[in-house]
Amino acid sequence: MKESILVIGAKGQIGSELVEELRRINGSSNVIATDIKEPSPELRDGGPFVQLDVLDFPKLLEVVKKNNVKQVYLLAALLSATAEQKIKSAWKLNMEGLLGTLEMAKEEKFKLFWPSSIAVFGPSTPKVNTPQFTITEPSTVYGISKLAGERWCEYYFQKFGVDVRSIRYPGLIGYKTEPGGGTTDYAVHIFHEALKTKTYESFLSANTALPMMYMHDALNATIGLMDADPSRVKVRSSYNIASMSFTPQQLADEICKHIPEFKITYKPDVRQQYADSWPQSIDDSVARADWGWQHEYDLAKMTKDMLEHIQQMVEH
Ligand code: AKB
Repeated sequence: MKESILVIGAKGQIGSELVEELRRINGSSNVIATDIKEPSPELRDGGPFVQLDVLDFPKLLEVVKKNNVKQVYLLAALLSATAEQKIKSAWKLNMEGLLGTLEMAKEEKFKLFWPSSIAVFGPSTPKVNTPQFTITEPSTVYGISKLAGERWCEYYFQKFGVDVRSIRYPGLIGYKTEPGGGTTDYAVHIFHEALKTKTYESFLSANTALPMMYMHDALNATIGLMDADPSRVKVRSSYNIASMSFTPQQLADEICKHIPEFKITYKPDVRQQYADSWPQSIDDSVARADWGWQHEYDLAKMTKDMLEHIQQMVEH
C-alpha cells in the first residue's frame, strides 16, 4: 500500500503553503490535508482533504491507518496573542494535540514534525544571537506551551524512539495566507496595507527588532529537516533557525524604496509586551552544521517578492 503524508492544520499560515509544496514534490494524492475548518477551494480541489479536529484522536487514528500515513506535520495551534486571551483552550490544543499525536507516532511508527517558536525564550534569555542552548523562561502562555512541547518531543524520542523533528520558527512572512493571532503578524499585514492604503499603523513600536523569515525559507527548512538522515538530527527538542531580523521602522524603510509615499505610524498594544520578551536575533549555527540548513531571503529580497506577489493577486 502506498505511503501518505498528513498535514494537520492545513488551512493555517504555514499549513496552506506546506500542503501545496508537499503535493508538488510528492504528488497530490499522497498528501492528505486536514483542518477543523471547511476547506478552501484550493485545498478541496488540490488533493484529499478530511475535516477533523486534532483532538478527535479516534478519527485521526482512522485517517492514519486507512491511508498508511508515514509522516505527519502537526500545525494546529493557537498563536501568542490569541493564547493570552484563551489560556485553557491554548493549552488544550497546543499540548493535548501534541501529546496525543506523539502517542500515535509511537504506536503507528510515523515520523512527526511539530513547530516550536522563538517564544520559548523569555525576558531572561540573551537577546542578541540567542544560542541554541540557553535560558528558556518564557513569559507567555504560548511560549510555555511551546517549551513544554519541546520537552515532550525530546522525551518521546529518548524514551520510545519516536522520530520527531522540530524547528523554532521566527515570525513568518508569506503572501498566500495571512497569519492570525500572532505578534509577528504585523510584518505581513503591513504589505497588504502598503499596497491598499499606503499607510500602516503598527501595533509594535518603531525599534522592536524581531527574528523573521520568508515562507519560502521556512518551507525549505521544514521539509529539509524532515528529509534529513536521522543521524544528522541531533537536537530532538527543537532547532533554532534564522535568516533576518528587523524592526517595523526598518521594514517600512524598505517598503518605501518601492512605494515612496508609504507612511507608518505607531500605536503599540499588549502585543508589545510579548515581543519585548523575545530575542532580537537568533544563532542558528547548530542547525546549519547538523543538517545543512541555509536561507535564501534577506529583508530586501523578501520585501520585493512580497510586494510583487500581492500586487499580482490584487490585479487578478
Ligand atoms: C507569533 O507571533 O505568535 C508567532 C511566533 C513568533 O511563533 N508568529
